[in-house]
Amino acid sequence: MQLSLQGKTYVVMGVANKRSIAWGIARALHAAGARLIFTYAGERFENEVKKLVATLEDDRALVLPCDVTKDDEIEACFAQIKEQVGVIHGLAHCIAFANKEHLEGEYMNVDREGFLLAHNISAYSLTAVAKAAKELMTEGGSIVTLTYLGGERVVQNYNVMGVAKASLEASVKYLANDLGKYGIRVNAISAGPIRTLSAKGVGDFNSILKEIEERAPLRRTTTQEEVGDTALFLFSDLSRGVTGEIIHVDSGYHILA
Ligand code: NDP
Ligand code: KAL
Repeated sequence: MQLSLQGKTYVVMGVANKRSIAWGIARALHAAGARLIFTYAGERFENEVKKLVATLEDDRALVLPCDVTKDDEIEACFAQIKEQVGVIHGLAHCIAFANKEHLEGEYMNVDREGFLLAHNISAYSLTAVAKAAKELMTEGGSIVTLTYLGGERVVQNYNVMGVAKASLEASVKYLANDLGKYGIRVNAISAGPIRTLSAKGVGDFNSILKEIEERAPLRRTTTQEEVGDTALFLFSDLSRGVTGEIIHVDSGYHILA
């Protein structure tokens, strides 16, 4: 059965290029007939995002700037969305950032500024955009964010991002409790490693992927499509009883000792 999200509108934050997990989610939503609004952080990827969105051939799609470190940009972005579409039914938060020098060696080497930057962009931003999105989710809604196993366990090199993901996962639960009374659900997908721009140049990604292929119960690495389809489930009514949940889409790797 193909899920239909015909007549529904979703905000997708965090497409940088065609490898982005956000783009996998967008494709799944688009295939289900949803209307999409894309947000990007800097001018750096504006053209890339616009080029990709054009390939959807959907003239209802919108592309708006939204650097999540700036309250005025978040406010302006959701004001634009309100003006142009009114009601939204969901939001995909696919955003994370930490300084490269804090993603290697010992976690302890992080400084105050780097710690706060990673938490600001990768964790607080979910709460900031959830607050703005709530105002437009007048028919109820579903918010989905992305996390990684390194938020639950120590994974080499993930360091300050792991601490930020722990905060993000706790935010999912507190937000789910706050927003449940408005019919808004909040969940996270804990994805297995996928080669994206963020993953580029950090750690020894090839050996991480090889370990998944050799040891994960499903003996294969996670794809954007698998994450996209689980997001589709979380955005649809099929998951109407699910909130405050962290769903692992990682070939089962997280169950291993
Ligand atoms: P991408 O590099 O494709 O996406 C990261 C996105 O974060 C970019 O689109 C970037 O926007 C955005 N971003 C960074 N800073 C800001 C900001 N200040 N305001 C708004 N957006 C910002 O990588 P992924 O698709 O891999 O990452 C998406 C999410 O998935 C992240 O939360 C990541 O932690 C998570 N994840 C990734 C895994 C993987 O293996 N790839 C595994 C598990 C979780 P811009 O390019 O415009 O700066
Ligand atoms: C253990 C893993 C290996 C990699 C270690 C750390 C990965 C952290 C993810 C974090 C989002 C990466 C960055 O912030 C990179 C940033 O410093 C430099 N890159 C950029 O600025 C690019 C151009 C932009 C688009 O990136 C961002 N983020 O804006 C973790 C692996 C196995 C799984 C991953 C990659 C998890 C994850 O959270 O992404």
